[in-house]
Amino acid sequence: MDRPGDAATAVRAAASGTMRLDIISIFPEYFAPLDVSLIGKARERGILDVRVHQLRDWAHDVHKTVDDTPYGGGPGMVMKPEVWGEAVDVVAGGGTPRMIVPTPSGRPFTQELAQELAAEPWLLFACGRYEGIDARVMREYGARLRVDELSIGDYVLAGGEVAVLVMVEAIGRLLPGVLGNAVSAVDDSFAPGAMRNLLEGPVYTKPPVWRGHEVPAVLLSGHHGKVARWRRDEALRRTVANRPELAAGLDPETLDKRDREVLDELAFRVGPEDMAN
Ligand code: 6GU
Repeated sequence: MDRPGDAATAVRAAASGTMRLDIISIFPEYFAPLDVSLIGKARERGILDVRVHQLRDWAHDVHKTVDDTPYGGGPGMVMKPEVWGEAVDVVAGGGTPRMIVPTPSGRPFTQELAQELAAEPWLLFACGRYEGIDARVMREYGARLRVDELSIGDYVLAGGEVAVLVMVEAIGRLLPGVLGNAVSAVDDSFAPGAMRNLLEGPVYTKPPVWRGHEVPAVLLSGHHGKVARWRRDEALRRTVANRPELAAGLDPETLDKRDREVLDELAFRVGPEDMAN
């Protein structure tokens, strides 16, 4: 297997447009998982060029200080702008990466945004810890780069590192040549298209009976039409059960007669803000 620095890898990178990912963090060790599995393979193949940087390399005092107390008071610490400024200046160089700042105060990171970011040649992730990064850093780079503050969900993590792992995996698996099966990403629950707003239903493999639990007979029937219909029924049921707000957003135009029967059986009405759901 080629190594990321090999000439063959560099040639392929130039031809196919490798995505460069820079990550700045005070905990570079958090990113060890990027060496393995899907993303590790993508790096070996030259599809992804990941570079992790230690923020403290740009702190100049003897203690390598990266944070200070917040103006206006309050709990916790705020990351200092000078350290971040030097770090981003060096890592971005004269270039124009799209800068992503993970924060629970950001706009939601969605599958749609993952697809948009998968089309970028260069992403720079700036991981905050403590109460966050001095807001002037985002102002400064917002004037020269595209800067997005993004949240991965409505809960609070101790820092942006795990959120960046989530985003890199969601983006990386969309890059051409990363997934073994070319159709895998197409029928994702949140991918645009016919299955939009529908969660995927349950899946089964051999044996046909396990601890007395049988695989649904329709899946063993070999009847592709019936299998597809059953899968859609299950997708509708699971979406109503687990994500009623997604189910409510289904476009009535995309529902056939059988879809409406399934939803009627669940006494579920499609459409905006029906409090009966
Ligand atoms: Cl992006 N960062 C942190 N620290 N917490 C989060 C988050 C990000 N998204 C949800 N919670």
